[in-house]
Amino acid sequence: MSVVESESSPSGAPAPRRPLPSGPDPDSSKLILGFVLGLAAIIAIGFVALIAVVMSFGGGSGSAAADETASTTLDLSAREFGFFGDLVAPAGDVTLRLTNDGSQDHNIGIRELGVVSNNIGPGGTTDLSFDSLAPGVYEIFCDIAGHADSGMVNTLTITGSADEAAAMADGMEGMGGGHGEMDFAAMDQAMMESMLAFPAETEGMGNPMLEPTEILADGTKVFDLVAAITDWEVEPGRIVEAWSYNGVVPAPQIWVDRGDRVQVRVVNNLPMGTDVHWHGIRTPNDMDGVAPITQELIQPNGGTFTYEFTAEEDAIGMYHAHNHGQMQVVNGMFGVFRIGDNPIPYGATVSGVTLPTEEELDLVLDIPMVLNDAGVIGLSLNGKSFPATEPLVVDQGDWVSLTYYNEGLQIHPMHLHQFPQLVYAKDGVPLDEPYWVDTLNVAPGERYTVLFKADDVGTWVWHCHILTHVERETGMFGMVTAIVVNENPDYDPDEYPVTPTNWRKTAGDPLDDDGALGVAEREGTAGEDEGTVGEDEDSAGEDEETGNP
Ligand SMILES: [Cu+2]
Repeated sequence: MSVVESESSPSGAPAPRRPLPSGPDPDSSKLILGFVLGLAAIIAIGFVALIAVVMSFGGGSGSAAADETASTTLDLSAREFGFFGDLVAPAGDVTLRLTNDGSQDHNIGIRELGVVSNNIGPGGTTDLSFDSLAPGVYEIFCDIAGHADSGMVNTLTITGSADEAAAMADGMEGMGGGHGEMDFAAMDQAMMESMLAFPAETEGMGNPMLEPTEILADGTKVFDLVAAITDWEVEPGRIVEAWSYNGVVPAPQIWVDRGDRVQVRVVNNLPMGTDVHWHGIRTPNDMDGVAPITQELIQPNGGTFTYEFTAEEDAIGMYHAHNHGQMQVVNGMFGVFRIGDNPIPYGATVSGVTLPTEEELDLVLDIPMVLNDAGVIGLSLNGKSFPATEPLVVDQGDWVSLTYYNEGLQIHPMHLHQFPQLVYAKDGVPLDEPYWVDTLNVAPGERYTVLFKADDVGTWVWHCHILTHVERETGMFGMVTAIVVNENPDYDPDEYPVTPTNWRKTAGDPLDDDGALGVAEREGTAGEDEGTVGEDEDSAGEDEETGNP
């Protein structure tokens, strides 16, 4: 077996299968602006109606005095990931009435005032009221980790008076007109443009391989990690203050051999204490990285700590902060830690597919896909949000092993188009019964290792299947990438075809010589009784599979 110990991405310049724009398209910003203005016009019309209601019913005194304190309730809807509804009100008492039309908990707050409502579940409603809200522009947001970064921010405008608000609404109305259908067209165009922007260049790449700084006389491999707040470009132009190790997100990968003595020297340049937990790695208790139980916090602004342990067992693990992990981890302090080799089930037959032997299987890539969904990084693959995610570029027929690492706060069903993924290790533990999937749920803290063969040429999308983790009104974003399979003149389609036997077929039944499904043969087998099936079997392996319903 040969393994390329890759960086996060297999190659430099990807070779997309379709024309891509060479740079940012100035029209896309106009388009989005137009879309936003269109939306604003809709909101404004709604607001005019609201004002009319307030004036006809709300003004019980019948007075039209402009300086009378207005009282306005704005109906807002929250869903993944955005706020929608009325966002203009006159100065005075304002209530934000939030309905959760999404599938997760949300809340609403005003950033400038430091006030946040309680969390409400799907279908719930909450009021957040303000007395005498002064004129100005405020930012509303959901303060559940990751939600604002995923798009749950908007602008609340408080005007000087009801008249001014009405005038503003009038002005906005003047800009609108016939926008209803255009919004859908604009949304389509925004989606197309967002997708064609892939793959986009950004500064920095996560998961670089970390080489030992030094190797001591006794063979101990010494690694250095510096924790600090550093700029990180998550998607083009969106630069966040990441909490990072060595300035990259995900942190550098550490790969050692079984039996290696390992030292990791940590310098903490963060403004708060930290510690490093070796997730899925067997260590002595005092190296587990959980302050104050197994060590003291590594003090901020220059504190240091050296972790030292022997890499006793093969592992597909991670390392991450433990102190305030809900903030430090999701803001970027996570990385891959590997010990030993992949437990690939060479030669095994799984659902009708027999894998090559170790001598035959040439693994061209063994790479991580680190999932995150919160903090300043937000919904991302390997520290980047689409279109800045890195495509995986391979040749037709290449075998790839990939491990999903979930360092976020939510579950993510990861779906690879076209190529069945053989799940062969869970949390680094080899599975006695590997299985094929096209979508694999990965919960926080979990690692799943899959093997697949890229045997069809083209650009194939690869994404989380919680659709709000990948698409929003302005287009595609977040947890999406693609595999680009280039033509390979040496490709032999008959060598190890990967087509897991569907449960509807008789298990183990191969394709006909001409590639057509052997329908008649299967029906015949299925129609006969058990005794006959037994006669057909010529191997113990097939017997077992036939035994399964
Ligand atoms: Cu997801």
